[in-house]
Amino acid sequence: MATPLEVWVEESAKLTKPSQIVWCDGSAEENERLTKRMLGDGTYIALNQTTYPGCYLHRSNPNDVARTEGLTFICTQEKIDAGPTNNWMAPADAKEKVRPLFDGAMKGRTMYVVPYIMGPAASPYSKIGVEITDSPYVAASMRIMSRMGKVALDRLGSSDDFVPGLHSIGDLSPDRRFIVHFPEEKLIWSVGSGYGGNALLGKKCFALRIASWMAREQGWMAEHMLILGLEDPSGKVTYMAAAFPSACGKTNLAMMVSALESEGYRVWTVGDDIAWMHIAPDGSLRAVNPEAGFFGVAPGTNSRTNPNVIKAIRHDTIFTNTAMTESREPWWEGMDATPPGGLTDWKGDSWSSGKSPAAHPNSRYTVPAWQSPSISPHWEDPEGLPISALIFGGRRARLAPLVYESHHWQHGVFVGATMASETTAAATGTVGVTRRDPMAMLPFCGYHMGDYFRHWLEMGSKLKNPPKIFHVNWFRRGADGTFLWPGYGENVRVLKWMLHRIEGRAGASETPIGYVPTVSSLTLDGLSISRDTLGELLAVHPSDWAEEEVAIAQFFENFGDRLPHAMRDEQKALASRLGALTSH
Ligand code: OXD
Ligand code: MN
Repeated sequence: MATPLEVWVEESAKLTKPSQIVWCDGSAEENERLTKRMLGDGTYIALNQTTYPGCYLHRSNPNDVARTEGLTFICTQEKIDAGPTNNWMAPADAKEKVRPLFDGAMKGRTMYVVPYIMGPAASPYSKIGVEITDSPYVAASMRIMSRMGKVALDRLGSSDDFVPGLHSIGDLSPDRRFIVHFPEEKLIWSVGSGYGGNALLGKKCFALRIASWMAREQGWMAEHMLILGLEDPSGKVTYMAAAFPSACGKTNLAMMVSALESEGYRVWTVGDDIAWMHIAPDGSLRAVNPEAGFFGVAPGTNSRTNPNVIKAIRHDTIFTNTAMTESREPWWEGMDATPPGGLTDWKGDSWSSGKSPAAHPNSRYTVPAWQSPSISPHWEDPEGLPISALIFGGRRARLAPLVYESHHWQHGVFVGATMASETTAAATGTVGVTRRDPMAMLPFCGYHMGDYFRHWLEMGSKLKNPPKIFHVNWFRRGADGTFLWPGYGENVRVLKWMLHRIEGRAGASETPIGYVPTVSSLTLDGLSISRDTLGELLAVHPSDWAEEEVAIAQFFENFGDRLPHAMRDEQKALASRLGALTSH
């Protein structure tokens, strides 16, 4: 008898009519076949195989370079369940609209059946997905980003416990592009895009949108968070998970080379984008990274901002929409101070300075996680790693201090729910506009965000020792517009303060928004930063926060009666703490 997977593959083939079907096993031989084929048809451009062995450049269609939130839908029976922050279509309408786009979409193409595991192969917290795609680039990328092939099929057996995702690049026309999710039946359809976030269905579509729905049903959390371990001089490692909106430096923070290494503080990478977190039998919060690779933003990456990834991407890496040097090495803005001569831009044209950027601002590298020198020896521990701190952050030029600690879990949930950041290039849209992005999940939560805040509150009440919740802002600017904090490897100083707060050893001043470090509680040795600058970095201006509180109150209106009372309580408590200050 046919297995549920075989039945679905056959149905999908009937609809999309490929000329052949290939079941991916994830082997090196298969990857070689895919590579050869892509080199043959121009999907891949060979990079310098002496200096970048196993590395290839892929140039996408210029109209297909980022996630397209406007074309991304959550399709629940009831509109209210998708909430005010998601685009919604009724499931039947979505299918009627999108099915014709799949009809015959794979004619003359190969259909790849890509079975994959999200999470360590042996973890009880891992889940299986199967992506059907007509893109060999997607199949090769999924081999890096997940545990792909035989390992997943072996784990699945004849079970129906997998998340199916049907993907076709279609004709790449934005008019016929849809990324639709059916959380109630745990199904994903994506057509018309080959871009990572739209097309590698294990990542945002499954591991965040569908998984967030599953997590609420099953009592766990699927979050847009990096996971890192901070090792102290005694060798003890404390794990933290952090949520920042897209392109705020999650990968750089997760892979940081610590500026306090000589003091014995070092950072280990567990994941750079997504955390699945469960309550363990002992009441602790345990996180696994569902992914197996990094799909990172290339521009701005160099040996100062992220030396570990610079080492990692020297072999077996796929580059997408970067520029290429004369000697066929990948290049992007921010790699060197001055661009080398003879560059080819991301579209394949010869480049000269003064033109638009040589690499697309959202150009990417796709690299196996284990290739990073910073990868934690425990990154695939099946039981996950115990999380002691959750960190929220965003780009706020003025408002938020370098770091503050929330009063307690409920206040921390409020801090996460009201996070905001200036927009960047990872999502299409205007760059530089402030948008509120609760827990960095705005584009990724598969259900009503009011219910999502409630789920966070409930998780906190079930945890024995809930992690402390912090907020950071690496991006505060002075009056002259320059950044006040050096960032990158120096951010370890802030992590060290958090660790000492967790251990009850660091000082803090109480402010209306939470606990802010005292100047003496931060390790600043070896850093040239003036007292004044530090004062500006840590300042909490009640009048600015009073404006923020009004904006928060307005933002909360969006969630109607699904907003938990606790969130309004926290907003009012903030208002009264600010009022107590300003009225005296
Ligand atoms: C990403 C994103 O690519 O958040 O990780 O957009
Ligand atoms: Mn992300």
